[in-house]
Amino acid sequence: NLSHLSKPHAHGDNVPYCPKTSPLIGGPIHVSFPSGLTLAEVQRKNPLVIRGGRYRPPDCEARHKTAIIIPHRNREHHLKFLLYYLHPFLQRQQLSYSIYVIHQAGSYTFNRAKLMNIGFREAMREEDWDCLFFHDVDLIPEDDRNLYTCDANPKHAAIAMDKFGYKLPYKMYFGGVSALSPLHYLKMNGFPNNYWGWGGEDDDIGVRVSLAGMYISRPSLKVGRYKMIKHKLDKGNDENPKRFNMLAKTRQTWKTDGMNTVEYELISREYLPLYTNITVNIGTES
Ligand code: UDH
Ligand code: NGS
Repeated sequence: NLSHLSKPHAHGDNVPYCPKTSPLIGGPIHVSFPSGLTLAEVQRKNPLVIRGGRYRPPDCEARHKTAIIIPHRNREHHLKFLLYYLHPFLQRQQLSYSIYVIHQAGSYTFNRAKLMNIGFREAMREEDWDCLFFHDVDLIPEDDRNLYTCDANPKHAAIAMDKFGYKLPYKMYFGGVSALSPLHYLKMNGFPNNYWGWGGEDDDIGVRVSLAGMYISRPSLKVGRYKMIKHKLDKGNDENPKRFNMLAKTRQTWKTDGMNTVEYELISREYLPLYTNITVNIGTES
């Protein structure tokens, strides 16, 4: 029986559960962007992270298993800073976790929401995660009490971003960082696959939450704080001119476009020291 091999450094039977509140959690985090930082340095600072960017607390059995899903292309510089902050942050929360980077191959228009659907499928294939965090690469959490666990309803975590003056930009905003359980995700048929380019897909996801009969849960403004790494609109991610028309039809489309229709070609799955890199060909707009 080789089943034990699929569980990285599994605990023995007698390990107690971690405390309900981690004693390692602090408060606000001071976020800066050190200029000479390298991935080797991030690796050195996180000796307990194993291949694929996985971790489990060494002395207790985690109460929560969270997968982090990061849609990505051409933002290696941001990814380095995110990993630098996220690994220690998740470890202080005593989570069992893994970080997945879903990399869109080629130079065709970017599709953030479709990459999230792919991340969901590829992460759940590996492990029975009880929570998935859908995480932009350029947002750094600024408070330890922002727990990377799921609530009874889909959670919008990035409610206080520096670029919006640490407030919600509008009531229905669901962008940046959100957290859903597999049940939440499947209940709303995941995310839309047809938003190519910038804008609107996060609003569509927010609408799906309520169409599926759920509510948006949020942390307090004091803890849901994020610093955004400044950047310009990327090449290959121009504003999507169709987004307003598409958003007007979410009620008609959510059941037939989503997790049940996502199609892609897996190009590679690499278990790198700090994350699992999943490269995919997601096709083009039809
Ligand atoms: N992303 C990439 N590569 C890209 C585009 C997007 O990795 O080329 C990912 C990345 O995780 C990013 C997320 O998709 O954090 C969201 O994309 P974004 O950062 O471009 O979106 P945001 O709204 O910033 O945060 C947009 C910059 C200004 C847009 C102004 C339009 N009016
Ligand atoms: C809304 C967009 C969202 C976007 C949000 C914040 O207008 O996708 O602005 O944008 N919705 C539509 O375009 C329909 S930001 O200030 O981060 O550039 O997330």
